[in-house]
Amino acid sequence: MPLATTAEVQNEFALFLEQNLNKELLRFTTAGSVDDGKSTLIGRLLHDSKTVYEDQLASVKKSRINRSSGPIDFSLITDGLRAEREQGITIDVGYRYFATAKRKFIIADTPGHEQYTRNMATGASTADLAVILIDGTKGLLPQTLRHTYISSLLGISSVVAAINKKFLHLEKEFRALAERLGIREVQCIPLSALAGDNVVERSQNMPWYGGPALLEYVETVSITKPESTLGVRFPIQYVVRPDAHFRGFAGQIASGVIRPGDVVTALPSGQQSRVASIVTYDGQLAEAFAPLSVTLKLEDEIDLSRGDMLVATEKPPQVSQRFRASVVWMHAQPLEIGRPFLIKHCARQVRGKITKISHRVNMDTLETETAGQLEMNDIAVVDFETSSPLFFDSYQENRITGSFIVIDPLTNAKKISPQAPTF
Ligand SMILES: Nc1nc2c(ncn2[C@@H]2O[C@H](COP(=O)(O)OP(=O)(O)OP(=O)(O)O)[C@@H](O)[C@H]2O)c(=O)[nH]1
Ligand SMILES: [Mg+2]
Repeated sequence: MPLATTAEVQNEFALFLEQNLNKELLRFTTAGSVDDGKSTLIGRLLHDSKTVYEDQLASVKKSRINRSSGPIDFSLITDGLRAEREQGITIDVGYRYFATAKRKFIIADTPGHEQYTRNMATGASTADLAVILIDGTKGLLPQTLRHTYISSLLGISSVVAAINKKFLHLEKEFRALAERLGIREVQCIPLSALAGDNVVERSQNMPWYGGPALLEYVETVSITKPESTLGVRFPIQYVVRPDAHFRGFAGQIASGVIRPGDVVTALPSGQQSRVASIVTYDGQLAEAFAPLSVTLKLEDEIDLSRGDMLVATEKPPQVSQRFRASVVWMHAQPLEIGRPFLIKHCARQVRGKITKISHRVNMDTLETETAGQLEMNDIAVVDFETSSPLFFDSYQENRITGSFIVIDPLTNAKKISPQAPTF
């Protein structure tokens, strides 16, 4: 066979890149209790779909650590840190990218250990779907409830309950939980992460299960989100001023469509202007929409700097110094009412404090209860007051403008706080 010319190779490569760029992206996270097989499942998924690099696989095969009963400990494919391998647990979120003919994926493999709940919440905060592992020999554990709750709190509307090791009849129980939390799409898949049953291929060992294997499901599940009705939200990250002739505002569009000529309002000043042009590295655009990063030039010289926001004049966000939000408390030091914090919302950072704990959610029962303070990993609804206003939407409407981080100014410890409706 004649060798391909350089031009042919380049063409083929360009075609390959183009096909990959146009493939739909699904971001999913693992969740569940410690040791129920999350990392093993992701390792198995990558291995059986032939998306692990050979050198990576060779290093896993060579590892003197192997807690599985087979020749390869698949959990080592995602558990890369020395402390993770030594202890046989996941600590940090491990991100893996892979693609099949149908879709491309970013997987966040998160820890099940309660101590690292914040890392699970980080992985879930950008995911479209959660694969919640359930150890069939143990059933639904408090951590299964906690992670399913956090997944729903962080706006994940689609979950797979992957029932591992031994299939108990847990489907009914899990569906009842998901329904209670308002999770729309639920698929229960009995599988074996260790042996690979129902991971990439449907297994002959479970003939009573007629549904899809995990890969088949994540390749085909619908991820179209309901059309957002929010107007433009453009948090200013940076003012670009290379010389006296150009003043542009750089940032990532959080929602809406921007076109030259559109009327926009700057917050907090309230001044109005029109978009003169949308500038990118590749030239000017006739329109731009979320999640593009662009630089906007305005028709007027108005007061606008980092942390401010350009918004649709017709459909502005809520503007307030007082709001109520759900909080995942992630610090060992309990939450104290009235202590000063920094609050980072989009590109804006303000001083703030908690004025009241409205209620805490009991993770065993999912009932609400009163609380005087919050301990690490508590999830609660809390009232905030800030030194200057924030411009926000509810988390259900927009994950970016509806979430913020609470930072301890002394230790720099951070907590995530999704959902910010006013009261
Ligand atoms: N029998 C059996 N054991 C399994 C299966 N899947 C995983 N295991 C074992 O369960 C143990 C824990 O697996 P991991 O994949 O590290 O569990 P994990 O959920 O990632 O744990 P954390 O990330 O620490 O929460 C390992 O010893 C695995 O070999 C399975 O399908 N069957
Ligand atoms: Mg793990």
